[in-house]
Amino acid sequence: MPHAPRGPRVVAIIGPYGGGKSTLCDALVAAAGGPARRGAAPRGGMRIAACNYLDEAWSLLDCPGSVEAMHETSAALAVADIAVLVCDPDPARALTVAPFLHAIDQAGIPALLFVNRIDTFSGRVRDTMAALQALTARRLVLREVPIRDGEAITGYVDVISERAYRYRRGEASEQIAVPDSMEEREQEARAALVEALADFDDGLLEKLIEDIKPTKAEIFDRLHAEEAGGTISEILFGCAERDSGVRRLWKALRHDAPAPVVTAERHGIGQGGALVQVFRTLNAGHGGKLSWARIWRGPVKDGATLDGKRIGGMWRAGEGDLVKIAEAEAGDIVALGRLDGVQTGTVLGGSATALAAPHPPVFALAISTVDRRDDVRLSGALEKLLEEDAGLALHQDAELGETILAGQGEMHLKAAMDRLAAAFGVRLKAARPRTAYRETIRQPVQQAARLKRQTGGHGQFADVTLELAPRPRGAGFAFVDRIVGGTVPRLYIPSVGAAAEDAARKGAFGYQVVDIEVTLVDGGFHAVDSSDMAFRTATRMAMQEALPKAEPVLLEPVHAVTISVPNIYTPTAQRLVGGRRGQILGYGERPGWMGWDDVEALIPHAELHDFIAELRSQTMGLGVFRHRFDHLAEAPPKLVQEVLKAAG
Ligand SMILES: Nc1nc2c(ncn2[C@@H]2O[C@H](COP(=O)(O)OP(=O)(O)OP(=O)(O)O)[C@@H](O)[C@H]2O)c(=O)[nH]1
Ligand SMILES: [Mg+2]
Repeated sequence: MPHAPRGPRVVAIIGPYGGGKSTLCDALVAAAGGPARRGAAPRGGMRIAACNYLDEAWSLLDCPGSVEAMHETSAALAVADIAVLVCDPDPARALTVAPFLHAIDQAGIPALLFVNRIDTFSGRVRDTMAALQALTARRLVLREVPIRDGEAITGYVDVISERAYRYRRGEASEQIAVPDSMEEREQEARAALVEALADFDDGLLEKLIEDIKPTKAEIFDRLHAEEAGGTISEILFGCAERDSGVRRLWKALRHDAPAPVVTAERHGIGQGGALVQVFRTLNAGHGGKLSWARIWRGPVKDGATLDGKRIGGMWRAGEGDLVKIAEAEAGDIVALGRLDGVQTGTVLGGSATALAAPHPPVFALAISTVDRRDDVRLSGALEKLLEEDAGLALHQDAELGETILAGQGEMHLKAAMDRLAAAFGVRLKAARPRTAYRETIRQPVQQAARLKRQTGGHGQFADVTLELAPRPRGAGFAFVDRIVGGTVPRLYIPSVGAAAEDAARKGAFGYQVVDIEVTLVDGGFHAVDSSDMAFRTATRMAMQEALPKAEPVLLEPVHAVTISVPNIYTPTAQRLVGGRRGQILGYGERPGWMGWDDVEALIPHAELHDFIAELRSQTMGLGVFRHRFDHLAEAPPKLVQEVLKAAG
């Protein structure tokens, strides 16, 4: 079938950690006549490769597979025309694909599933498909059936064209006659494919009922239409390392990847002037910044100004290094220079679908510079780092005086700190963030305090009697004035209230005192020596004496936590909650995720620091959680001991 010129197309290569995405990307580039870069794939961020296959331009976005870098996959899906989801053939590992199936479903992007490592597999591809199907609403269909020689898969029969091929290493597969033994299996797979299509097409369904065999062209067209709409994805298989199935994948991509203008339409982008979307940002240490963008509408020229931002240099991914270009067209993936203040996800020249928000951070560290002299450069360097990596978050904890860097996991933060050192020369040390404990009192007390100072001429005098009483949890601080007969002049009473509240910032354990009522019941004054200052001081004295006598209690913040796991791990998640002084509130289906549960629980903040590591280690790396402050609860005696000991 001849192809009309469609413009440069973009493939997001996504899938779980170590599945062979980079190997497949290299194999695709090599099959297109580019340089073979086997084994040299850098670990970490997204890699952008470009090549021409049969005179058409392609960009390949090779995404990292780590669960801690999921936001990079989302960014790639937001700008790609089609996704290739690289899966492991072992049905027992299908679950690891779940987050990626969810991501393509959310993005509504056409996708092909490439079952890689077929060389290591002796099971049935049908079973792999069934395991994957349980995780997505998208209908999965087998496009090929494997030809086996003993255990090894040596080729395939294409279910639509009904042609058979034998793999040849480093070359296109060779067409062979369909082996007799394969016919029945191939017919079965073809029938299953047609049945799946008939679910979306009444005409096809009628034919099926009347036992009329649809033509190849009909099947092709239906499949193409459903794939373009993201309702059906076909499953191909191969071995990226031995080049098997790679040209077959190219053929499917050529056929199925929509033209950039079609993808732009899917994102609601109509006609108009230049429009680009930044999906990846990289800062070189010496101020050079590259914003990788998809051009939704072109042409775009170097030096042009879009939404007030001037493009200072334009490059395309080349063989090895970047290639400087002066102009790019719609569909291209380019690196744009010097777009100061432009964040990852920014759309210049119009509007487009926003990048999916990353999962809220699940791991945090309190950071500080190793060398205090780096402090001045820290905030600028952090700003650049956050610009590059949407999965990071930064905040200043004024109360505890800590700078908190949060992200998607321990490895993610370690990589971020390494990058800060390597690219910006700022070395950091990190510690576990402190917990913002609070305290309250259990016992009402009455306390009088008198300030009387005679220093030379003008003295100081104030006398107060305060009553401290506990309030219900969450009620906060309250000040009550019960002065009768002017024993404390009106004028000074607000100062007593303010000083009492101020003194409550540091209680018997050294933390802020909450949920108390302070009542001014009595006092005394001196016509000359009393002052605002004097009443403040007397109030502070009374508070400091009263608080330790009022049976102080340490309160710890408890967070409402939603833990999301594949439902076979729901009991595991519940057990982990129990192990962290938590309380299960309930569980139910995770909205929008087939086969996943949300477990709702209350867990003390102090127990959440390394929770993600344990959760992942027990759930094939898949479990995640989100949390927010819920309430304060009395800390158990053992924790009180620890906190007091740590405070010295
Ligand atoms: N047996 C076999 N090994 C493969 C195949 N494809 C890739 N590998 C190997 O699997 C390992 C991981 O491959 P990568 O291509 O780096 O995997 P990846 O998906 O890019 O990994 P991340 O980017 O870290 O998520 C490498 O040692 C590859 O050589 C395959 O088809 N069969
Ligand atoms: Mg890789």
